[in-house]
Amino acid sequence: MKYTINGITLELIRGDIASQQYITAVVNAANAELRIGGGVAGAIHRAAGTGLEKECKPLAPIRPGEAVITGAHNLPNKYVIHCLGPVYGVDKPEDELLANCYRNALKIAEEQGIDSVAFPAISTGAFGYPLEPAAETALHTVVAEAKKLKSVKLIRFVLFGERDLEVHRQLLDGIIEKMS
Ligand code: AR6
Repeated sequence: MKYTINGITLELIRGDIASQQYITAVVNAANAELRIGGGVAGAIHRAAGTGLEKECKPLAPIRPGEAVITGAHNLPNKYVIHCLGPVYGVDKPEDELLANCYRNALKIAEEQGIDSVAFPAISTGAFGYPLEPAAETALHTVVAEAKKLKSVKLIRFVLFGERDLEVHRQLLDGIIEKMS
């Protein structure tokens, strides 16, 4: 599914964040230590190889809402932007911290002159953020930021399951309808 907002293409697809061809930067749903973990972090680190963890080490720890950038090593991308999402019910206010992840990732992408960024649904796995409110925060934040972007021209959400994709699609349809 493709949408255009102020000249920025917003895509929703179902897939694996660790196999996104022709995307300059992929976002990692990281842990504070920027180490290999489960879910997205596991997939990204396994595909990138051990060089990624080595590059990450001096950048850790990061706090909820923060983002840092590294090379992508053996991934088919140029960069990985590592975001630490909030643990639902623990890191508060969780919606603000989650929005900061998306804002800070896009800020770094702009600073680096990156043209395309792929996001997973940060915090909605091991960190327990319910899918709908997380998707609402993620999509509202990205749509608001899209108005300010100069370098980033493509933002892709890579959703793991069919339901994740469907929830994002319905919410984004609603947001776009309200804008027009
Ligand atoms: N590609 C795209 N999405 C994925 C993939 C993948 N390969 N694998 C899982 N998802 P999570 P979090 C979905 O747990 O909640 C790690 O262990 C998944 O279904 O990766 O931010 C880290 O080390 C879910 O919807 O990230 C941290 O400790 C979403 O991606 C912690 O988990 C995020 O799930 C971070 O937890």
